[in-house]
Amino acid sequence: MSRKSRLAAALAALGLVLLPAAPAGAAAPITTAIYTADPAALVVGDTLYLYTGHDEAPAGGTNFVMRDWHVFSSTDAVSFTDQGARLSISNFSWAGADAWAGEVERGADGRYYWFVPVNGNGAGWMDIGVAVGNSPLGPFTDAKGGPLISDSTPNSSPLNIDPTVFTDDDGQVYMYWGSYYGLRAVRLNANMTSTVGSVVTPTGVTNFWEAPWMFKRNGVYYLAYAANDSGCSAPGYACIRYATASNPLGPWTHRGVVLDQVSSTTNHPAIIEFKGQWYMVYHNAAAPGGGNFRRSVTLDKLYWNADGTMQKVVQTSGPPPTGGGNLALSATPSTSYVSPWETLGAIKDGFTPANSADHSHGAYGNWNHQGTEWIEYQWPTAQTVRRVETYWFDDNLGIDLPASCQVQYWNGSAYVAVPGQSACGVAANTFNVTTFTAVNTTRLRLSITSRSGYSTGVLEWRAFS
Ligand code: FUB
Repeated sequence: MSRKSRLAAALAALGLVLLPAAPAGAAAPITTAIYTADPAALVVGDTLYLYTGHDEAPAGGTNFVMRDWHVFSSTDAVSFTDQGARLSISNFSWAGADAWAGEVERGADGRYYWFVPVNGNGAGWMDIGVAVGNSPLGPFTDAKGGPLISDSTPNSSPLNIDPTVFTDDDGQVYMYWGSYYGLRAVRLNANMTSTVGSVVTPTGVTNFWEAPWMFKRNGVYYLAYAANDSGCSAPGYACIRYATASNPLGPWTHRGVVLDQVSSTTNHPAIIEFKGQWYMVYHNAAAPGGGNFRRSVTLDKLYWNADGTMQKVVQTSGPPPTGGGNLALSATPSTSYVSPWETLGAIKDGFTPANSADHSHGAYGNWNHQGTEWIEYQWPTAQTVRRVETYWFDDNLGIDLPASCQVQYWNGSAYVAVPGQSACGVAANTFNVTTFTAVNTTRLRLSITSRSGYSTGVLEWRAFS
């Protein structure tokens, strides 16, 4: 047995898994052994801890299956060790399901408090509970014996999930949480298990949806959060916006988008400085077999502007574009016709389908139209495009592979075929690559002609320069 195998065997005996380092410059998921989601980050000494949810939905599942939370540790923010499930629904005698997005904060007593949303079995749906442990790895036990926040808390959120807890330099502790556009905040006692004063509704947090993450840098308070407005994400998806304030309870001023839509519908930030480098920790659906309910935590470097605003994070984890970035991600899609129950935005979410029937990330489809329809990308400024990749949708019902297709562009006065295009492929279960002489255009169109008796659909349409 090699030294590496012996080490792996010894760690396995301890319930630990040694994970391979990500390739330099690329952020692989922190693990592909399990699906993880909803990261929270904490630095203790020279170690970065990530506290994550654990997606256990089966392939093709359409709901969250989440029963416990894992802790991952790293000393280089590249290679992470899964320290196992350190907290579970069963730690809360009053809860029964839905181990959703939590966060760990060190208390004034030096112990570690893990705030988590759970289905509390009582009135309403989600509550926020808190567990405590003597070290960042626990062991953790229920610190309160009941919910800290529930639907019966005056002025609680429409969905009491996604707590973020922040301790200011003066020792005051604040908790923000919420979903369904209902952000809430409250002060916590130093004991971390009870609230002080009333729950407030912070102002200025533009387009808040869920998943807040609070931190402070250079005397400025930052609140990053998931938003799902059409200004930043396709229908059903989310981006990460952020706001700043000079007071921990606001008012907040919206500053923009720091992370674009990812390949999963949900999006969840944790922003932290570790060994002099800032990181955006988030999740997506990029791991093999991944999806909206089989997500994977990953991280990318985050950079600051001199004025204290954050640069948009460059996502380096996801379906590898075959050279150059996928221009579809920054395009606005349109079409001659989409069936009301389908999702045009799905064609540009960066997902890699498992096969042509895999509409787990949504699909464009034009049932029950037949003949020629089109989909189009439009950009605010002209792009140089020389290749597209098309993954056709075939639902084995009314939507079938097309008879033919053609790539066209707007030449300033009309839509014309892109020059010198290679075959516009109509194969199933793969990206059909069409190359052509580069065009500089604000509008690129895919004209699709159906087979007789069928409509057509597209799972993903990529464009590259
Ligand atoms: O993982 C379950 C829920 O989905 C989280 O609480 C939200 O933030 C979203 O990621």
